[in-house]
Amino acid sequence: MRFGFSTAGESHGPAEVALVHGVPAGLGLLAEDVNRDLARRQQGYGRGGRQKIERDQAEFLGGVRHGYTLGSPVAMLVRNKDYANWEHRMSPAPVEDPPDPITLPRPGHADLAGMQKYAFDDLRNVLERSSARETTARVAAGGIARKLLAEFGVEIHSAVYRIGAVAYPKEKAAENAARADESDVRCPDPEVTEEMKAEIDAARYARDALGGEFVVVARGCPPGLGSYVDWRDKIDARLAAAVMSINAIKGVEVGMGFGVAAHRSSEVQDEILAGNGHLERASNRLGGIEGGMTNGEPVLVSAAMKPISTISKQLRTVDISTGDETKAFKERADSCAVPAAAVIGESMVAVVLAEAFLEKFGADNMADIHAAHDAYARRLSEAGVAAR
Ligand code: EPS
Repeated sequence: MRFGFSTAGESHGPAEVALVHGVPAGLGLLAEDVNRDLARRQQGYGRGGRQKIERDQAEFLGGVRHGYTLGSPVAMLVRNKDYANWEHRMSPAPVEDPPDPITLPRPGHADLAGMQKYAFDDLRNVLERSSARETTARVAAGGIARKLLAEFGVEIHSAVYRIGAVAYPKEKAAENAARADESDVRCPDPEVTEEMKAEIDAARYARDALGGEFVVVARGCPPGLGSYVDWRDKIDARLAAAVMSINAIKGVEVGMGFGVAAHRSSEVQDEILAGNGHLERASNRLGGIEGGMTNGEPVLVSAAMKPISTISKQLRTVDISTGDETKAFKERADSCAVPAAAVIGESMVAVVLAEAFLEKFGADNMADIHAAHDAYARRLSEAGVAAR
């Protein structure tokens, strides 16, 4: 089966679950490989009270033995500690005195369309699953993809280059993304970090929330992941879909992205130069992807996140139980989750690249994949067309 994953779990239910299929046999995998990213996802200035409750840790339930994958699906469980406070409201079994339904949909959230689509009169049935808590399971799955890619020298980082009105150059953010973990907002510049934090404080003080932009950088990808042959195989299309699927993302760009439209061709393409025993590029404006395939340059995918829709400055809505105009309900929430979204972006990029990697080099066991990868590198090198 192709590499990929499904998730299950409600935000205040017992646990988040990831089922990762298509993982080759023989990949070294420990809980800490996954837990490192789970902890990074929980960080970021502007998070609400929930992250003080949770200490996300993955438990392997299947697919791993004595530290190595078996080729069978890898099942992971991350418990929601907050469930202890929600047992009655979120009990899988029927309860005698059910809680009052929530009937005031938040503009911008899945509440209204979700209730219309699934015939609910209690919005909690929608918001529990549409909550970004689900991204815990995505990051657990991404941890396996990263571990696989790391064996072949692929490293993935991310950086935030905008929070509200405070911006930092995207190119510099991409270049210095490996240092972003040092910043509370994942911006590699200490001064801009402080400005971004002040921007978040100001929004929170105004009972509002902020969005922003982040870039994910994948270095070390071999050329030829994805394909130009069929639209479904194009790696940029697959990356865009995966990153767009992250909660609250409203735009995805590759390389210069929308910026390409304002320039002449000679200002957009990346010229090919003869390096020493390999080919080099004069620039990386197209974000490491040409014709739906990686070209060996760093893959650069960036995204814009809208401000969180759960805000205490309540917006107008209609009470679906009465039809009367009123104000949307408010719950404890984050005031900015862009730094967390960047880590989730890394995970989604890792999953797509791992899937394409295994399409190219086989997927049964690590020894065969290494052999195919080495043979490809050798062929490119002998033909004088290896990437840097
Ligand atoms: C979320 C609301 C908040 C966030 C949550 C996403 O949770 P709660 O309603 O429990 O305060 O903290 O994100 C997470 C729990 C997480 O782990 O990322 C929402 O409505 O989307």
